[in-house]
Amino acid sequence: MTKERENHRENVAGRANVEDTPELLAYYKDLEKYDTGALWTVANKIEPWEPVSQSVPVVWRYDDLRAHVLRSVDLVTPEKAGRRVIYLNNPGRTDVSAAVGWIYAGLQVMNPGEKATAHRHSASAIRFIMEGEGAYTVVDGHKMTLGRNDFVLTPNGTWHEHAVEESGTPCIWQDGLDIPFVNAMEANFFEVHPDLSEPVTYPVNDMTKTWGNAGLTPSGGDWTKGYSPMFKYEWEPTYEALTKYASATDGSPFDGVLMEYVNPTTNGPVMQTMGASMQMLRPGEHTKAHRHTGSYLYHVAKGSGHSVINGKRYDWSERDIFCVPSWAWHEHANGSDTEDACLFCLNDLPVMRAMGLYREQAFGENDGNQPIG
Ligand code: GTQ
Repeated sequence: MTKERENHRENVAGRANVEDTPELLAYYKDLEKYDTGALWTVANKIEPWEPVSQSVPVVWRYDDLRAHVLRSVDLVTPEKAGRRVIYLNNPGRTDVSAAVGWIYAGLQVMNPGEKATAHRHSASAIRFIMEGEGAYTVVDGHKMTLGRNDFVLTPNGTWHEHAVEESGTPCIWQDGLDIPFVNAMEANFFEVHPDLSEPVTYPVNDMTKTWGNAGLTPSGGDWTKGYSPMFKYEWEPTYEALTKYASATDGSPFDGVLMEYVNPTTNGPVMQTMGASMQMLRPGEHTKAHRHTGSYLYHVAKGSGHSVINGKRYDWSERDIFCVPSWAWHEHANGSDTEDACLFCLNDLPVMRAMGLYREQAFGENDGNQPIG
């Protein structure tokens, strides 16, 4: 929007447009004494015309980060660190540790035989495996073994313990949590397990075996919690589903072939505060631009390409992580004409939708693609 039009909008009756006078400045000082303020001094800031994200687009490149993540193994133990994690810090955010919006993310590394102390908290988490063999998470007594591009849920209030089998290899995974959101709501509790470790009380992978069968639900299966009973979502069936769906659809002009991970008992999001999806960009595919409310953290599960976010090009390749802040224009392009590319996305859409805050807009100019500035 031009400056002129913006000024005009600010001058429309109903938007604050009061000039400071000595009397007003004195008045504001008096109000401060009583822990109050005049709304018209802040109204245009606290009520923007449209969402203004503090987060900026960032690509965290695995090639740059991997060696630094591994360095932490020699520097701290998981017991001392609690969790040995290098977190992703959006440079636009100075108030909280967030990767984008109200989503926290980090890269956690663990050697064979290591364990992180079992704990639980009000924040919900997902753990997306990037490399290594033998990683597992115990969620409320359910042990879930984890391979590359699998992810596990540790929902709000569940005990969880992360570890790598003695027989495994060093593992690195991406943690994604709603910590900034839960803290903003001032509702976060944290507890260490009384035994520091958590017993496995069910058959290994039972929750995925029970609840993760497409089109089939367990007889007498009874689940009323607010999160998915399918604690682990595996890469192979996900990729197979995308491949099948790709053969039966034109896909979305904005997202290519996108499938959302769901809670099989509701068809809703996997957890109440965070959702996840996997999208396939077919060979040569370049989507149209759109924007929507919500914060999006992408993880390149397969392939390479680039995204244009608010008019700037960001290249990515396998295992890179990048973010699209709320209301930012974005489009994605697969860099290969022969291979598909797959993007995992962690987002706060369940919150946006539940609160009635979700909004979406297509880029209306230039045939639907952003000019690159
Ligand atoms: O494993 O629950 O990266 O509580 C940050 C905070 C992971 C976890 C993180 C956490 C966890």
